[in-house]
Amino acid sequence: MPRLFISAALLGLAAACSPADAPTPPASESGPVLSYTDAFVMEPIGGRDLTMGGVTLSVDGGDVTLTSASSTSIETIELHTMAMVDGKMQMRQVEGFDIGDGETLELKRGSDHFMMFNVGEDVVGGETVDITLNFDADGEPMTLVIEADVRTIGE
Ligand SMILES: [Cu+2]
Repeated sequence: MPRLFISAALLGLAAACSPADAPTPPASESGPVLSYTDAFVMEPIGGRDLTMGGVTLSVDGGDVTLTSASSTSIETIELHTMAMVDGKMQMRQVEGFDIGDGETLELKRGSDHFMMFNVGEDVVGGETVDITLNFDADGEPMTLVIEADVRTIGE
């Protein structure tokens, strides 16, 4: 089930839709609403301190660009794409991922993903890690904190 994160401004908007005589917020306070499912981080293999992770992100009410990610448990998180180059899968760091209004972005193994370096020792299977995602929504910054399950190989 998708978990919804709604800004205070949008909570005000939701209240305006109820029958109660709540004040109507200015239209400028409405904006994209982000939701996510399937947030995960792979437990690093063999004592290494790098790994990858993913999440499925959806946006409703406007276009956004995922610009960066961070976590207190992981020193560096990069946004990576994966593509076949001369018959070999190659990863490449990108500046951001665009998500159009009503669209879904899937970050997962073998595809677009989070690349994680200097992963903390608390990133072990069965635990969860909070990751802060930063977005640009038509010039306005937006933040979404996701709770990622740490998976072990085979899961
Ligand atoms: Cu990568």
